[in-house]
Amino acid sequence: MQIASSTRVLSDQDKANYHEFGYLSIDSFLSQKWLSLLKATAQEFVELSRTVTRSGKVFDIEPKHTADEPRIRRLNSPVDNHAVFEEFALAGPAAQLAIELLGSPVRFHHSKLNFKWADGGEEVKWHQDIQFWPHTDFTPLTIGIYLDDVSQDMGPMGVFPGSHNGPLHDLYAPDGSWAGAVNDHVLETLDMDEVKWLQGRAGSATVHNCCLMHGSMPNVGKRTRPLLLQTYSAGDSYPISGIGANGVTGAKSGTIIGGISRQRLEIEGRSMHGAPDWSRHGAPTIFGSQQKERN
Ligand SMILES: O=C(O)CCC(=O)C(=O)O
Repeated sequence: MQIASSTRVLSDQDKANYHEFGYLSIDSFLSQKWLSLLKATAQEFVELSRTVTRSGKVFDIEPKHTADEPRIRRLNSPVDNHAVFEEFALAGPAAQLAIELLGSPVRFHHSKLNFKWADGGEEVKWHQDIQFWPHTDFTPLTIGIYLDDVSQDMGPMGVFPGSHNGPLHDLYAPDGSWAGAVNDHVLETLDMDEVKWLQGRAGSATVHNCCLMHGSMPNVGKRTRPLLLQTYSAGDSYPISGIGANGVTGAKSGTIIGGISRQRLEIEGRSMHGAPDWSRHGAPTIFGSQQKERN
């Protein structure tokens, strides 16, 4: 898929900061046009959610959600649910930003819209992302877009600068079940004064590396905090199957943006030219390939 334009939004210093600290906070990232379009599209889903009584493929809703007073936790996979979100993530400003940071092409992984509703929208406990969807390298990053102004009481993204270069923590609970968050004994070692809270105006962007420790507090404010998130890796980085959410991240997962896949990868310092991607249409047998029936 081609990207829409190539307007530069990051300076070399921004890129250096991303690599050093593992995150960025970019004020006024979106044009008014994109912001209005994304807000209106998100609002369409708020209206649609009034017909929903339980969490499912499209919505994750709070137990208190009703038709009269919607309380959505998350719109799952926006790119699979609306053409505006698809264009934004696969060809628009988010794709462009990913390419600026990762080089072309990039590989799209997944998207989500975390609403964090007013008056108590839930916290996201401290975690790193890569354990949820391991890849063949640590290039994956997530771009977040605030669709409304976000102040400290609304539960902005919080990050530990530089933690992407630290340990990859165990996100299982002591009883062996998946917790999706670090344990208390890790929390006790963290200095909360180091956290940078990424408040921002509507249309500002956050970027965080897949190994960065991050989380957010409950929204105790009076306005909902919609954060549209989309994840990409470098084109030569591949999600590892058989672990975590890889394989269930949506129909557009794996889309290559800004070029074509080279099918090159490096594992344990050894590089190779891998076979074509047969995951969507089925693999030929070695006989068929060697007899040049198809590839
Ligand atoms: O919505 C947030 O505040 C954080 C989102 C996040 O960390 C995640 O979905 O992995």
